[in-house]
Amino acid sequence: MSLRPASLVAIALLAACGGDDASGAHGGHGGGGHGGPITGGDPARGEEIFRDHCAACHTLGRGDQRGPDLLDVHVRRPGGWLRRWLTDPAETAEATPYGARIVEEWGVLMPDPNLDDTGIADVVAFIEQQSGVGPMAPRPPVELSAEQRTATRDRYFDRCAGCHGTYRGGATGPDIGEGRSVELGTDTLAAVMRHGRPWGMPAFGREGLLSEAEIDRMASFLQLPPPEAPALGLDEARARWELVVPVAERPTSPEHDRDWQNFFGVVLRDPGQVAVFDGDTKEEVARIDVGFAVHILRSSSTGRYFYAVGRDGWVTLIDLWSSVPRAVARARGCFDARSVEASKYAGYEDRFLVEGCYWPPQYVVFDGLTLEPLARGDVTGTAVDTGEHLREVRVASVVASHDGPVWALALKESGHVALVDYAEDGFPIVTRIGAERFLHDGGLDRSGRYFLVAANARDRMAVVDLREHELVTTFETGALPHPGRGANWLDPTYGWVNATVHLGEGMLAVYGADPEESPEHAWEVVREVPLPSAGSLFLKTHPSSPWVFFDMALSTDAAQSRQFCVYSKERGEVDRCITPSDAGPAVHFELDRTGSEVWVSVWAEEGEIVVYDSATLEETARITGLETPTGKFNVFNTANDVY
Ligand code: DHE
Repeated sequence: MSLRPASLVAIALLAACGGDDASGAHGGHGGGGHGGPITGGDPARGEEIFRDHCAACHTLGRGDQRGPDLLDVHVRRPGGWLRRWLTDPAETAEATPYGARIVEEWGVLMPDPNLDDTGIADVVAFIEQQSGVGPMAPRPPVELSAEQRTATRDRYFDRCAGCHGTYRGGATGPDIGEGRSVELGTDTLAAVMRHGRPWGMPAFGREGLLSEAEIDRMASFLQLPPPEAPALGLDEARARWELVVPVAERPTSPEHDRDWQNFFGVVLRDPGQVAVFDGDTKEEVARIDVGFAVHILRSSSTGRYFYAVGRDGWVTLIDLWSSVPRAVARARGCFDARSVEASKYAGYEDRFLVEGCYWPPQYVVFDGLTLEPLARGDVTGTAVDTGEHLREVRVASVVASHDGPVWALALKESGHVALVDYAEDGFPIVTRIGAERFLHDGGLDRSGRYFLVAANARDRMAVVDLREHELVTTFETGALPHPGRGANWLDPTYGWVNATVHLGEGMLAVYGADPEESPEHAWEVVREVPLPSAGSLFLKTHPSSPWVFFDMALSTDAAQSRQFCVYSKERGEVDRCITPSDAGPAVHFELDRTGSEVWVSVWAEEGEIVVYDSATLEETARITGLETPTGKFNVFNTANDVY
């Protein structure tokens, strides 16, 4: 198996339970017929395979987990059937009533464990033997030295906290606090980290991102209470602030003749850089070091500045008027962050910037021109549904209202949208609007009045009215909606619509988004368009393009992850799919200022940006030699929320 970039694996949400590793399985199908009992296996070898591999989803005598408890399974299922199931789960599910029932009951097809006949016989011999002994005891956790504990804490922060939370309470990933982790036990925790799980967990071991020793240490670390995470106060943020070029020393007009409003900032994720391209000529005009695993860019409202945010919470201010675009200030308001947004209301252009933190649970407001930290606000509170007080609340997406001097912060764990008023002293949260729990990504409708944000763990979208400061509604779309900032277009039947793709199913959900002109369709799904695969991350369009572009970057089918497809606005159907390159998944789209071209990233160590005519879909340019390009942000479209 070829290794995928660390960044991709970090959220490869549809990883498999089984795998083709060398540690326990024999690799590949050994052929063999389907009938007859299974005999002659080596139980000791079978135990190794079971603990290494099957324990990710099954126990022996300790209850059902992601899959059924397998103690005595050899008694419940005839040997021939069991061998057939372990040899080819998909075929057996289709061809046998038992198989079909299992899939129905568990809602997921067991991934192929890739065992040959010998491996299958070994596992079954072990299960038979264990039947006489009783439940299989989990391996005890390994002892951690103080040094190992610190190193494992840091690994957890880099690899796991994004989905499971700093205090492990879960959000995108499940609760793995010490109570739950002790229940799961060392074998299960280690097997899940090694091989991943369907619907959620990357195969960190199999992909070479965690060594066996690290997996063992992490399994132990998870069974201990989480260490207190550090705070980052305003004074500390101020102490770290770096003003590289004061405002007075910056140009008062562009020092170059390029159309800077058609610049593209491209995130080079793994090297932690931003490459700035001239959208007209496709020349790279600057490459700037930003932060660890840089995540996104946002534009100041005039578009002159880019703000880049790294997962380490560092924000970099990039001046596009310099003869060569360059970093003019840096600041850090969080230890872990995913989003920033500029002040966009009339009269506040380029004045302020807000950074939403994953950790600590806070937002920090900066001066928009210097990044001087100005204020810090706490976001902890109670969950919208249970009322439980939460010590970990992460700020996910952030949008700037065009209706008032307000930022809307999606609070992931609490399920509120907090409105921060940047016209008031101290930049306070003026209201918390209860929506749905585990809010994630979202954007504005085409009028800019409504914030449409995914509660992806609940399969719903929430609609918040930024003018009236209230929740309009929430509605169901499909499994794990992931809209990015979404896409707005005029549908021939339903008026203005917005849409989302999904991580958990291959479906584009189009919903009415025009409560003034088409109130009968507003905020309900009007089209469910089947897509070739699940695992979609982003969709995008532009008023000038007849197409809506969407990816399937996390599809478990490698060929489909490398494709993107187009949906016809006029015909309401998927028209065709295109593979920009076999080198890596196709991910994320951005159109140029006029909407005549669309840029697509090929997410690979030797990555590329491929540019297409946004009407004819002919390839017009290919920019090669980019390491892990992911998000791309056109200045004009990002400043003006065109998507
Ligand atoms: Fe993102 C947007 C969080 C992984 C690329 N991502 C967002 C937003 C959030 C978020 C909250 C919305 C920001 C906003 O609009 O203010 N992303 C997370 C995670 O928590 C997650 C799942 C796991 C993690 O640990 O980080 C994650 N994201 C990824 C990736 O792996 C991606 C594909 C590449 C990378 O950065 O490693 C990735 N996310 C993006 C991009 C956007 C984004 C390109 C902006 C889309 C846009 O068009 O605005």
